[in-house]
Amino acid sequence: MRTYDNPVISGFHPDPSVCRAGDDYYLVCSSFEYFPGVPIFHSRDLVHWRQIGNVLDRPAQLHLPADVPASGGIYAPTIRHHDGRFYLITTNVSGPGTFVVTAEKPEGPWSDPVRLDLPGIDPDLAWDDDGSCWCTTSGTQVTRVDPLAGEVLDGPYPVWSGTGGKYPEAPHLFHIGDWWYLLMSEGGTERGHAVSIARARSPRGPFTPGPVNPILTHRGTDLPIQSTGHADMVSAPDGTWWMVLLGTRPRGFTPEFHVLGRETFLIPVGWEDGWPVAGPVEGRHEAPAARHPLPPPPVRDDFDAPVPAPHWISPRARPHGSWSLTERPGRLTLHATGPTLDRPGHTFFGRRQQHHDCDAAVRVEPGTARAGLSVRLDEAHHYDLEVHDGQACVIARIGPLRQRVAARPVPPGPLTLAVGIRTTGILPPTVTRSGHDGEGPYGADAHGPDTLSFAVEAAGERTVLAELDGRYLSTEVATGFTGRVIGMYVTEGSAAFDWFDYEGRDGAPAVRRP
Ligand code: 6LW
Repeated sequence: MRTYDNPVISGFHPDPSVCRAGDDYYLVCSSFEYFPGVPIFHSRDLVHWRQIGNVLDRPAQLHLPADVPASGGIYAPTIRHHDGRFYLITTNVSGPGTFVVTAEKPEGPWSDPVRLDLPGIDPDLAWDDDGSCWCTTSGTQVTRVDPLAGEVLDGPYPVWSGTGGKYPEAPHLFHIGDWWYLLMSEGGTERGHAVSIARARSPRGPFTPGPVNPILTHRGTDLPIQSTGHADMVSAPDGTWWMVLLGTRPRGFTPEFHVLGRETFLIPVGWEDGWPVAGPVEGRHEAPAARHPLPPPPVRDDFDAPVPAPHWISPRARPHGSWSLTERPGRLTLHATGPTLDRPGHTFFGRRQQHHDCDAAVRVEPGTARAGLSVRLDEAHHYDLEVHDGQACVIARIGPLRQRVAARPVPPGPLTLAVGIRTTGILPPTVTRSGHDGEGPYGADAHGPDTLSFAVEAAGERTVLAELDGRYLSTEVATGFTGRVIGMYVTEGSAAFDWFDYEGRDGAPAVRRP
């Protein structure tokens, strides 16, 4: 049996929405306060995905000023292919609200936004045979709209609020045969997350709930993948149906911590008596019929390309003049725009941490700048390895506290700054629930999901400066909808980065803290 491994898109890639055009699939995710926004992926088999761009890649499409809070900005998008054109609808909760962009080609360019004055979040688009377009939003409400003109034509009509779980959201409407199926999520995006289904003869209802709801939830289970919900569905050319959805992979001692944000998972969908059945979401499933593997992504970005690769993101904005790939060819030059990572408005180029165990490193020519490598969840939760004035130091910012935890002199000239992230070894649950002797999980060191080890390499010598507990860079501590991002920054002057390496090492032996 051919299999695939979940998640199919790891790291902070939540709220997946998927569509098919011929044999090609396209998938988009939420991006919150990061620019560019809405990463878009392509696949030929639903399993192997390559990022082909970002839907909102121009400031005219996405303006995220400094007062946009962490986890504000762009919420869940829906992507659809209709009448030869790609449609994407999403909500900027910190600005214009719900809007539509369209494109001839999924890699772009995508149009400027067309606003739709609708309540709620998580908008979906579906078309009737007569060309009517129905937008479904959280709640759940259905409205007839003209998505190209940005006109609300009819509604909103409340249709179905699920089975009673909190936050009925993530609706998607599917016209299959004579039925309109309403797939939605409820229970909140945390451990109680669930997916439910109802159907009607018309988009306006009345909707009848499925015989077994929720059709999918991992609440109250000890399955390693948790918080499963916010699902979308797509049919393959062979008639099979598939669901993409978000989930988390928490680790460590209770309440367990997830650090990669909400990730994208894939599961098969069966049909019983006209209703979809799905789940549970396992780490491994039988693969779809099509098979189109991709080469592994390169470890190194040596900044030789004229434009940044699409996985590079910056909190809120990437102002013109704050970065350059041409100023010193083969290097990414960053210019400070703000004095601290502790507040919005700084220069930062990062990528999502996509593996529990991974190594990242950067070669920097700091000159007189203050520059570094940071692992961040938001302005109040980040660990930084920083170089300035002949010193390398590690700074931990955790909530309202900021601490310089280590420092050492470094010679002038280029340096390598590195972070290694490893799962922390914890004692097995039988021991964790009974042991109180200061060893194991009740002791000081074994609670966290992982350990981040920061090292500097200069003149061929590598020194570990600090090893920090990863729980403080987890969603359970920081709160919010995003996940860890690892990146380069400059908060004073200008610095050139020669290359950036990122390598996943899942399955590496766990770190046992001393
Ligand atoms: C999103 C909502 C949700 O809009 O979380 O898990 C919100 N589901 O549907 C933010 O991602």
